[in-house]
Amino acid sequence: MSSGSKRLKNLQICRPFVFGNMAVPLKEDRSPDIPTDHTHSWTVFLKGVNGDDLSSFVKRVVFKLHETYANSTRSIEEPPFEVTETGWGEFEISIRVYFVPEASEKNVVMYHHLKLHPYGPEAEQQKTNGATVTSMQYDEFVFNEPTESLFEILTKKPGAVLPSQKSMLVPFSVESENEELDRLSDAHAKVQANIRRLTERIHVLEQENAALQSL
Ligand code: SLL
Repeated sequence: MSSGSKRLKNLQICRPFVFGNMAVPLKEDRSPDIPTDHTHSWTVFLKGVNGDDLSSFVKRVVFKLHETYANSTRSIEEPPFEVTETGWGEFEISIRVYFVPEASEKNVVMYHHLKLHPYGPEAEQQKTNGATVTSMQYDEFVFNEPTESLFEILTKKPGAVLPSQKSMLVPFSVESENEELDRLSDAHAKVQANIRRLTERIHVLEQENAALQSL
C-alpha cells in the first residue's frame, strides 16, 4: 500500500455542497445564433457552500443532458463545475462527481430536474417579471474512514478547513454502523408484525361486514 492510501478508522468527514440550476427567459435582443424555438438560458451547477472550492478533492463533474442536446455528456474538469445552455424544455440532468485518485472513493451521482418556469406561490408574478428561476438543493459528501491522503487534503491544505468544519468530524465505526443496522432491522420486523396483525383484523372485519350484508 502506498503512503497515504491507508484508511483512518472510526472517522467520518463531510463536505457540504449545493447543486441545481438557474434559468432566465431569453429576451427580444437574443443572439441570432440561438435557435428560434429556445425560450430560456440556463446554468446547471455543483458548487461548495460559502464559496468553498471543491476542486481539492473533486476531480471532474460530468453533467448528462437530454439527448436533444449536441454532445449531451459534458465533462467539466475544473471549477466552476457548471454547464450553461439555452433550450425550451425541462428535463432530468444526472450529475456524476469523480474524486481525486488519492481519495480512493467511488464516484457519486445526483439527479437534478432542470427548472425553467417559476413555481410556487409567486409563480405568476415572477413569470410576468421575467424573473430568474433558481432550483437547488443542499447535500453533503460523506467520507467514511477516508484515506490519509484525502483527510490531509480536506483538513491540512491552507484554506481547506474552516473552524466551523471541525464539527463535521464525527466518530464513525463499522461497529456503530452495525448496531444501527440491528436497530433498523428490529424496527422493520416490528412494523411487519404490526402490518400482519392489522391485515388480519381488516380481513375479520370484512368477513363480519359481508355476513351482516347478507342478512
Ligand atoms: C419536454 N421531456 O418535452 C422534455 C424534454 C428537452 C429539452 C425536454 C433542447 C434544445 C436544443 C431542449 O431544450 N431540450 O438542443 O435544441 O419538455
